[in-house]
Amino acid sequence: MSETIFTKIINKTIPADILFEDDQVLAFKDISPQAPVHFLVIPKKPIATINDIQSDDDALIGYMYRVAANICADLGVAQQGFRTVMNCNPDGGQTVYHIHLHVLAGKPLGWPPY
Ligand code: IU
Repeated sequence: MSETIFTKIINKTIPADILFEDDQVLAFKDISPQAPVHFLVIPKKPIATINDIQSDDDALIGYMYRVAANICADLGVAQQGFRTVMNCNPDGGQTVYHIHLHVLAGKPLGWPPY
């Protein structure tokens, strides 16, 4: 898989507003927020799309959601609520081909999202 801008963020060759990091994941504020709270949780392992997730990634994907919830709790938005979105390929609105969980919160979010 070719390197994306998220690899550069992981490697700290370009800056990001980091909320959480460990050996498996990185969470940072979205550069173009679509809600008062909008951050991304990405695996450090480069996986291009949801279609590329393998069975040995299952725990990692679950962990991304737990990190998202923990950050929402830290930010004080977990109880009021939040939305997670992972876009896939062009019709799904994916623009960066390194999977990322969008986490949006801080206002009532509309549904459906189109
Ligand atoms: P998408 O689901 O692939 O469309 O989401 C990509 C997101 O990555 C989008 O919300 C961008 O604003 C965000 N982003 C970023 O936070 N920092 C960057 O340097 C770049 C994109 I490029």
